[in-house]
Amino acid sequence: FASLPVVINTWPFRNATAAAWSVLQSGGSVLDAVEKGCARCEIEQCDGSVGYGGSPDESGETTLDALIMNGDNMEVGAVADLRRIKNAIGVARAVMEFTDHTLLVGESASVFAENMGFVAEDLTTNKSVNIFAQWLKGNCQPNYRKNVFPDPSKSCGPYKPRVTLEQKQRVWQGNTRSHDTIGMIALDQDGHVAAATSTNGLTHKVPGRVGDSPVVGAGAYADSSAGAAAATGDGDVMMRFLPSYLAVELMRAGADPSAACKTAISRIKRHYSEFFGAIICANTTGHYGAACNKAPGLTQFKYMVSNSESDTPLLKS
Ligand code: SD4
Repeated sequence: FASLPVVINTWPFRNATAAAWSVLQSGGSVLDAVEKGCARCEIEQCDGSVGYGGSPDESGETTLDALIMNGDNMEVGAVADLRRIKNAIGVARAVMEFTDHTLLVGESASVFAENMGFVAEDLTTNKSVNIFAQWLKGNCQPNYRKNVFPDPSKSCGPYKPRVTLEQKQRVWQGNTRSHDTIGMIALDQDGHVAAATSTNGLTHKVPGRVGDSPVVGAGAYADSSAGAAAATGDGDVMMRFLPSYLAVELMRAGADPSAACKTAISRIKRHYSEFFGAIICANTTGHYGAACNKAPGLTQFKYMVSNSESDTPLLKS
């Protein structure tokens, strides 16, 4: 049963859903809803994979990726490899509102954020220091580099790609647990549609690595004439297929949301049968669906829904 407005997000991040829903209930826009919802996860460090203090890269630093999209006018703001600023989704929103650009990256994105008044802080926490220290201690295992480097004592980086395709495929099977980005979509009764993502990416990534989350059509997509979608999972693989864009376009062509999500996942599966990933989507009537690639590390994908039938977020799988 479909109803509007609706807020949907990846993973059981209930407080994020509730935060977004309360924005809509108090008359806020779908853009405000998805921004506040993702920001809630940044504050709560949802699952360690959103916000500061998680997923240290191979130098020990936490960096953030985020995107926000307005499906009414197709405006997008995004940041990638953002350093020192906790509120990545806020910076993404500032890129959208205050510049003509779509995506700012790295140190320059951080300087932009500081100029916009965002507070610069260390994103490191005891937890991320620990994750990093454990990794170094164990010769950086378990980590994909174990498969990349024949000599595990050299497996902490800096990254030197000496890897066969076969080794590369093993990489992702061993690395399925460190992905839990928030991707959120919101649609209201007046036909407004928005989408957003926020993540700290992949643990022990090569510095500079950017995943799918801040890439339009990969991490999320919104078009008020068709619907919205958001993806989560192995961004390095998923971004090659623009699954969020694909799901929205399939809904535009008449596919129901579950089928659209399924097809977006199957498209990736053709090449990466064991990839870790999932997608949520909804069309303009408020019908929604989700799909995941059932593979080792993900047998069931959980996501949250709030709509007028239940204003407490519902856990779906
Ligand atoms: C990434 N897609 O950076 C993100 C991580 C993620 O669920 O989605 N986790 O690859």
